[in-house]
Order: sequence, then C-alpha cells, then structure tokens
Amino acid sequence: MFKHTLTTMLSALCLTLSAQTFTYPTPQFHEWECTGGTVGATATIVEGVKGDKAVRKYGKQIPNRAGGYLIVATPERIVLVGHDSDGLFYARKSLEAMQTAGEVPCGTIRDWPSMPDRGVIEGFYGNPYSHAERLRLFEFMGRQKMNVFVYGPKDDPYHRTHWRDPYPADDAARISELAACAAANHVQFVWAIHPGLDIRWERADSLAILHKLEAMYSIGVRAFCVFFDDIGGEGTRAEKQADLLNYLHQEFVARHKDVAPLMMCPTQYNKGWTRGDYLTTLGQRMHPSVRIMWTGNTVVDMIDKADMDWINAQIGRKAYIWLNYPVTDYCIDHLLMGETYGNGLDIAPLVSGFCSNPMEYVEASKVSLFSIADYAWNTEAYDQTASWERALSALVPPALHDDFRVFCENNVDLGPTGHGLRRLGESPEWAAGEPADAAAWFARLGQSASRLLAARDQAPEMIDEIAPWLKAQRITADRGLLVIAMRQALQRNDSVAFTSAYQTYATLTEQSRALRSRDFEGSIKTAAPVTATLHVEPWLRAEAKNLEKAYRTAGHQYRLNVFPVQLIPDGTYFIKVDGRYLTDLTPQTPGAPAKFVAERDTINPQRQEWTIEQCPANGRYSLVCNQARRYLNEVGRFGSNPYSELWNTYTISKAPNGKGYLIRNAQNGGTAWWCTNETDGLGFSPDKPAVFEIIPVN
Ligand code: LOG
Repeated sequence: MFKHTLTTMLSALCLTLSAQTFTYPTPQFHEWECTGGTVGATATIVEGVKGDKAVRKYGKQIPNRAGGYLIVATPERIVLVGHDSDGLFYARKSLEAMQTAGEVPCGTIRDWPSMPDRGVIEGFYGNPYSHAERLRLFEFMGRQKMNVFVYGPKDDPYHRTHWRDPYPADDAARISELAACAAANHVQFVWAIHPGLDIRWERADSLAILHKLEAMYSIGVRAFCVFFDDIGGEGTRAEKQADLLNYLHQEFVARHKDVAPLMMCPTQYNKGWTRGDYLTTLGQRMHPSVRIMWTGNTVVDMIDKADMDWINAQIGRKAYIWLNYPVTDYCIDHLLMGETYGNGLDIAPLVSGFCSNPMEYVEASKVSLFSIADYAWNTEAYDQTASWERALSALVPPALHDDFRVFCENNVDLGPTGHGLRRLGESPEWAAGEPADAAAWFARLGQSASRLLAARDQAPEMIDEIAPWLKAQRITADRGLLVIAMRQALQRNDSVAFTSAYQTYATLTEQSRALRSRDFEGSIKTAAPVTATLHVEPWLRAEAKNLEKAYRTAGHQYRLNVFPVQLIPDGTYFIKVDGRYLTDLTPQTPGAPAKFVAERDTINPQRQEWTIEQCPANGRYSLVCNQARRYLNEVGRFGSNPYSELWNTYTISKAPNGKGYLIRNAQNGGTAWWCTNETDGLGFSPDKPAVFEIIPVN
C-alpha cells in the first residue's frame, strides 16, 4: 500500500516536470481485434494484474510474457490486465495514447514486448544530459514502453576519469532522484562505472569498485554496468575483466536480493576490433548472468541476424545491443532526425537487450528514440516510415508539425566519417537533382525555419536545441534563392544584379559557417551546425561556381573581384620539384605510384601533363594525369577507387617565399604536406613541405 502511494507521488512529480506532450499517436500493438463502436465517455475502468480477483476471468487471454498486457474495451467498460505490474503500466500507457489520439475503439488488444530490455544508454562524449532532461526522458521512455536507462556519460568524472571518488552530496541526491523517477516510469536505472583508463588489477581497485557500487546502492540504484570501451593497455585484459565482473557478481549482486544481473561493455565491442581470444575468454570465464554489450560489425552499425549469430556464438550468450545511433559525438555538426532503419526485424529472439546511444541533444534524439522503442517493442512489425511519422506528431504540437517535418527531412545524413555510416532519404525532393521549382522549395525551407524559431514557446525544449540548425536552414534557403537570382540575372545579362547576388551569397555562406551550437568545454567541442548536406549544399556550391564560370565565359568584366581567388586557373600543367617532373611512368598498372623523373618525356609528353581543376564544391584542386586521365590519390598513387572530392582534392597555397607552391592533402585524405620520398615518388610529411613548381603547359 505504502509502495503504491509512493510510486504515485513520484509519477506525479515526474509529470509536473515533463515537457508538453502532443497528440500521442496510437502504438502498433501485437494483436488488436476491433469489434466496432467506441468506448463511451463514462465507461468504467477495471485494472488488475494476473491473479487479481477483479480480472480473474481474463486469465487465459493475458499474454504470458513479462511486460505483456490485455485490454478489453466495450462501450461501458475498459479492462486493463497486466501479466505483471509492468504489463499493467503499459496497458495504461496504451490506453492514454489511444485517448489522446481520439476515441477508443471497442475490441481486444493483446500486446507484449519483443525484446526484454529496451532503452537508452547515455554513453556519448560531450555535454551530459541535465537533471531535468533526464527526468523528462524517463517519462518519455515510460510512455514509449522502454524499460532501461544506462547511465554512462563519458564526461561525468565520477563515472570515468575519477571513478574511484564518491559523488559529492548534491550529485548523489540527484542520482537518487533519477533512480526513483526512472522506477516510477518502470525504467530500470543502470549506473555504469568506467574504470579501465587506469585500473590496476589488484585488490585495492576491486574494493574501490565494490565500495562505489555499495555507495550507489545506498542511494537507491539497483542495477549496474562496467564499461571497458575506448581504453588501451592493462585495462583491456579479458581474463582480468571477467574476474572483476565475477567478483562483483559474488560479492555484490549475490549478496543483495534486489540487484539486477550485471552488464558490461567489453573493450572489443565490435567485430572490426576483435582480436585473438578476447571475446571467447569473456564468454567462457564470466558468470553466465552477466550481459555483454555489442555495437555490431563496427563502432557505428545497424544489426542483423548474421551479426547476432556471430557474436552470440563468441560469448556464449545473447549479446546486449549498444546501438551507436543517433549519437553524433563523432559528427557533431549534424543532427540525425531521419527515419531509423537498418536493424533486422528478425533479431528479437537473439538479443538480451537493445539500447540506443543518442545525441547530446535529448529532445532532438527523441525522433529516433521513439522509433527504437517501437522497434524493440514490436520488432517484427516495425515500419520505419510510419514510426517516424508517429514520432513527429508526438514531439511537436499539430500546428508545427509540417515545419518540423521539413526540418527533420533536411537533417538526415551525417556525411562521410571514419565510422562510415550514411543515411538515405535526406531532402527527398532533391534525390534526382534540382527539383522543378527550386525557388519554391527554398522559399518553403526558409519559411518553415522562421516559423519554428518564432514558435519557440510552443515547444521550448525542442526548439532551443535545434535553433542553431534552424538558423543554418534559413541561411541555406536564402543562399538557394540567391543562386537562382544569379541564374536569372545572367540570363538577362544583368551583371550588376549578378555580382550583388553573388556577394550576398558569399556573405551568407560565411555567416552560416560562423553559427555555433551550445558551448561545451569537455571532450568534444562546440558544434558548427550544418544542414541538408547530402544533396542541397553540394548543389549550392557547384551551382554558384558554375554560374561564376558562365559569367566570365560570357565576357562580363564587371566586378570580377567579388569571386574567390583561384590560385591556379583550371588548365594543364607540369608539376615539378627540384627540377624533376611528376610523371605517370606505368599507365597500365592500377594503383601505381606517380614518380619524379629528371627528363622531359618527349615521346609521351602527356605522361607529365596534369589537368588541375578547382573543385566547384569545395574550392580545392584535383590533379589528373593526361596520359590515362588517372587522378592522383592521397598516398601518391594513381587511384583505382572511384574518384572522390573528399579524398582526392588538395589544397594548394603559395610557398612562403612567394616562389612555387605547397600542396597538402585535405579533409578525408588527412592533412599531410606533399614532399618527395626515397623511391622517387610522392612522400608526405606533417611539417616539411616540398616546394613545387606548377608550370602551365602551352
Ligand atoms: C564509445 C561511445 C561513443 C561512440 C560513438 C562505444 C561502446 N563507446 O568509439 O562512447 O559515443 O563510440 O562515437 C565509442 O560505442 N567509441
């Protein structure tokens, strides 16, 4: 009785702290049989859990799964029956969702979770969530039927760098409140410790961890995890990690009646990083109740059945998925607001849990978290688009829905990164190139950003987070309109209008580059928001450059100085160092190195002739040898992969003494200066550039 009252008080507390919720869409139930008609406004509600007298007659219909529930709705009565107290809670959440969506149809719902653990892992580098953000998140998770929150922010010192130290009293009180609020929302609060950076495998450190766990227990935490990710050296030893977890299992979990089985994140937490017998050692040596986390084939990956079969065989148990999506700590200039897709619909029986590591922007992350919750609850029936649509209507009021949709559609892809994940579907109207009415498209893009910024009060938490990206969106829209104005001016031969549009375009581009998201002093830096980077931004840059070229070609002389300096005009050149020519000596050999040769090649002069062009999209230069039209790649060879603007364009600058040029790899090709190597080929140096002559061939 007391427990019930306490829980009610806590959930009231959480509700008063919560953000506004909007039309909450009806979830996708496992079984829903509608019998026609709707439930009357004065219908009575009967509640119970399996075995309760009031609901005894429904016993056989209740799904026999932890967290499962039954709803029987007739015009006069709604019966909510949980398989257990979680199930009853979910029955209430489903009823609430149906009520906010409209009238409740009569019929029978049988529903249960596909995956046992479904949740969020605050495991990113960057600003940890604030206390209020976490309280709001737990309420959202309860509504979405997520049941696990793993607390492991990389930038909480008491989690990682100063793991041995106890939390100061204020922090401890907040964590205690978090654990209680999570519980009130049927979310298990899992506190993680990250000792691997400096752990010593000796008794003092085992005890230090044990004491820290006991301290967290004393403030109400009942579930624990040990992280060994992103470390090197001593901490990475599988047998030592396993022994530590076994020790904690025996000395801590087994001695408390109410502590959940342990979880751990291994050092080799993805297949790409798997070496030797690390995983099998963990699997064989560690107590079978310990759940082992796994991010997939790489750090950032979606998970399918073959992946699960592989890892489960290694560790002798079902892996607990740590999905690195929509986390952006490795691509902080982007927001990931698109559909959540790519995870197998057949893996539910193979996982022990499924948690998402989100962005440091908690509200923006909810678009994806909403869908991950849908996916983990009813995996087989998951529909990425329908779920995304439902998420949008749950997260902003109806009046903002269309504008928010435009925003989300234009923040989908994360661009090329070392982790390799890309996301399809951004700016859908641009998928096949410039849309028929690009001006209307840009106008709508700008208006929707302005309206959302002006509507801040209607969804303050969300709009405050995305405001820097909305500002970027507004500038992108204006730049788009200016590029179209340039095109029209050129058609009219109006050089004044053309150059002034260009200048405004250039100013806005600079303004956009100067935008910053909120400050952060920890392990990652402030984000410089970018938007619509998959189709629209490259189009803008290329189009502006092409129009400038067309303007020059048409013979306009007016204010040519407004255009960016092109150090090397597009053309054909010799590239020389110390009097030697850069040459394609072996044009038939794929991937052969370019060589420096002392003599002019008079038989095949094109072997030493290079087409140098400024890339209209990024202002850097590509270098292509005229012998076989092969481009030079970032390791000084003739590339055999498809040419890439990101990898295969170079920065060219004047040498400090004004004679000759320095050439440098850029962006994905790294930042190495070009020099020469011992085999007469191109070398690379972090600090000793060679000075090249770039001489026009004429
Ligand atoms: C970290 C994680 C980070 C994520 C994405 C794991 C297990 N650890 O490469 O804290 O948010 O990748 O950058 C990680 O994923 N390391």
